[in-house]
Amino acid sequence: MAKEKGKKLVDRSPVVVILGHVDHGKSSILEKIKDLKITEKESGGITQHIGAYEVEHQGKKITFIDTPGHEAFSAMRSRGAKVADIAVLVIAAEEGIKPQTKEAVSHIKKAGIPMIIAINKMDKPGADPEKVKRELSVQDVLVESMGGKIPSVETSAETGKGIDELLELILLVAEIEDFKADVSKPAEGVIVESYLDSQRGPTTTLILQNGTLKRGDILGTSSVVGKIRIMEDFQGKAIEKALPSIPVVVLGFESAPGVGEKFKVFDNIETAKKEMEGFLKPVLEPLTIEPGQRVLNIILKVDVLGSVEAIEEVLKELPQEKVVLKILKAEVGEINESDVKLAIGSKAKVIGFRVKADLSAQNLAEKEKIKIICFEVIYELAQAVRDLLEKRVSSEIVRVDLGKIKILEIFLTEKNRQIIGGKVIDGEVKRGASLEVYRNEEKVGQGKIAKLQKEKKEIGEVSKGAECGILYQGDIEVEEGDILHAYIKESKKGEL
Ligand SMILES: Nc1nc2c(ncn2[C@@H]2O[C@H](COP(=O)(O)OP(=O)(O)OP(=O)(O)O)[C@@H](O)[C@H]2O)c(=O)[nH]1
Ligand SMILES: [Mg+2]
Repeated sequence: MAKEKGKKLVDRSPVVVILGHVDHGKSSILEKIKDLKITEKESGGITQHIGAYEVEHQGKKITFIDTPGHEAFSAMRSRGAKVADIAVLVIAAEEGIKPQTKEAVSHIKKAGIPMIIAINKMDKPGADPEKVKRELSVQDVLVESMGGKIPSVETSAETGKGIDELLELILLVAEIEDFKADVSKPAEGVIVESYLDSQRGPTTTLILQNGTLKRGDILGTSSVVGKIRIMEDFQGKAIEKALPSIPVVVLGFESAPGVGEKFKVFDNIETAKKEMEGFLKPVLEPLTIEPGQRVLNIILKVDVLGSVEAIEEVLKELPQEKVVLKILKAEVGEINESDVKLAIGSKAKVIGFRVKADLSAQNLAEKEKIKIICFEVIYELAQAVRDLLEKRVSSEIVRVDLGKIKILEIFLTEKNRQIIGGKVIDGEVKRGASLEVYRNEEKVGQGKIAKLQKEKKEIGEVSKGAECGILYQGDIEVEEGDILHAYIKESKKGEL
């Protein structure tokens, strides 16, 4: 949020984004701060959404935005940094700088907001805050004790060490920056979370940047409009009015807007629609598929829109030279009958992320043998899709050339079968192998090795240089001098 220089400026509380590598303790610090038990509600303690919370310290409010640390959620981290006034970069003291720590630093620098370093997990053996600071300096992040300007604090979400100090640092930075909002401006801000609630409909968390938001206001984003039917604070308490910096939950959008979209207030729905027209963009980019290329169709249903983007990002990493992954539809909501119908028509798999299939969808899927798989954790979803892609490849039947035989003698010729003597001139040949018959370097027919003999004994295979007897069956009579190319067909274990 930029500082405003208008007329009706009022103080507003800081919006603080928590960034850092996966598992370094972002959610735990927030939990400790507000005792929100955020971690408990998450699958496996992994944050997969942005969460927004408001806390009060020494009579002053702070809005926190939690972000996920897993590499797939880069877009969410970048957005978090853009919406926020201050970033807290959490680094586990025993692990130090990791890839997403570096990535977070670059988001923070791009957003141009002040940062505070929280060196967390100080209670753990092996905690080495000095090493963390040295590693930071390599990234051009100089903390105060290293002669720089960036404040840092040693914390433990386990014992509570440094948590108060962290809050004080945040308030101190906020005081220096002196964040203001212009409440005379029409209300505007950013969507930080958005999903389709099965009971309440499109449910959106937003943070107001300027103006005042009231129940009944008309809102428009680049993808959707709506009228605020219900407005709640982040704990679900109904409110009539919201001021800047405060996270609020809004019900009333016609469908769930995209996370990160900006919103504005309009006089009426028509103006909102008109002004926002043309901003509509499809969620998925159309894929060009080469003729003959294999395709895995999937239909994706997710809990919140932010998940679609994160899933697309992990799926993009899967190798797709051999099988192209095509997301036919990616939507927020439960898996329903129409998803299964689409799957039947397009031979697609239906994948749910933190949603379930409703009963009629389950019944239809069972009847039509459509696969529905649901996940709570994004990497498990990605692994399952990889397995599905691999299965597509492994069902591929490939021809394996074995060797060549030159026919030296015909011992017996009957209808459709001959007993011949030959010499393996290349590779090796096997009983049961298919044959192509070549005469004067031209393919003239095909058959197979029904039986194979070497020195008058039945044998499974014969190698180059050896002579053998063959019971040949085929669509053409072979002659002395013909070359038989032996091959087998096998289903190849796929590699993506
Ligand atoms: N000992 C110790 N463990 C901690 C501390 N902070 C977090 N943990 C543990 O570290 C693990 C990860 O913590 P989270 O708070 O979920 O980490 P996160 O950074 O939010 O992770 P993502 O949201 O997945 O990026 C959990 O098992 C926590 O209990 C700490 O200060 N000390
Ligand atoms: Mg977390």
